[in-house]
Amino acid sequence: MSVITIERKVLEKNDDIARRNRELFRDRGIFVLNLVSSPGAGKTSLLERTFQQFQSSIKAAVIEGDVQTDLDARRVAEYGVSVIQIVTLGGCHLEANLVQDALKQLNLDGVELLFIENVGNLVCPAGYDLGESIKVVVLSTTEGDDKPLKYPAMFRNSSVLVINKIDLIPYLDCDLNVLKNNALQINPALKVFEISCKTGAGVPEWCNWLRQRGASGL
Ligand SMILES: Nc1nc2c(ncn2[C@@H]2O[C@H](COP(=O)(O)OP(=O)(O)OP(=O)(O)O)[C@@H](O)[C@H]2O)c(=O)[nH]1
Ligand SMILES: [Mg+2]
Repeated sequence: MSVITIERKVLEKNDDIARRNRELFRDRGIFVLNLVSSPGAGKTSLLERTFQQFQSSIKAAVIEGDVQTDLDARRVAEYGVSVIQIVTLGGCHLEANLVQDALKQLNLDGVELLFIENVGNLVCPAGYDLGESIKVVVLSTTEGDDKPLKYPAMFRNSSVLVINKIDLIPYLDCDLNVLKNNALQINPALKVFEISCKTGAGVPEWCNWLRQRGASGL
């Protein structure tokens, strides 16, 4: 009983800070994407491809979340974007207060898009609002077409599904139509992109959509 009460209080505190983060983003007109996925689905690769395509034509910043290391922050810093790394030291998801602290160290002047790369985990990040505009769930074809049914909260709480590693489909038993149908069964409103960060397929469509969202700030 007391465990449930403590958990509720933790979530209430998180939601309160997330609300303040969201107000800050809204006041500054920044569109914020919380990238969530299993470990290795391709979140950082997607950021790399996105910044390659933008070629500094849109001002972006990144908050990286990892259990250990600043490897991902180093990867995206290569593209000249402002980036800050949060190391959770074992924590399996980002929380709103960690993002709030990171924001104090990030120069947001002129930033149109802020990407928050969450810790690789298809369960825990679904329950923690960070104040983002939307969650983007990245699912790689190597994970199998049944994952939306097995991890529904992540797909229910996301607005966009990026199916990554489509270049590997010929070598896998993953059926793209089954995957999409499973995801849309959980959340019919999902916007779906089919991408290969290896070949670059689907990246222009994703970036065009991002440009429009970044410009509108919504
Ligand atoms: N074949 C193929 N490999 C990919 C693709 N996208 C990413 N990879 C590879 O998948 C591995 C993991 O990619 P990352 O971008 O590090 O994945 P991540 O989701 O950021 O991983 P974590 O931050 O550790 O959760 C790397 O070896 C990438 O080169 C793709 O579209 N096709
Ligand atoms: Mg990564």
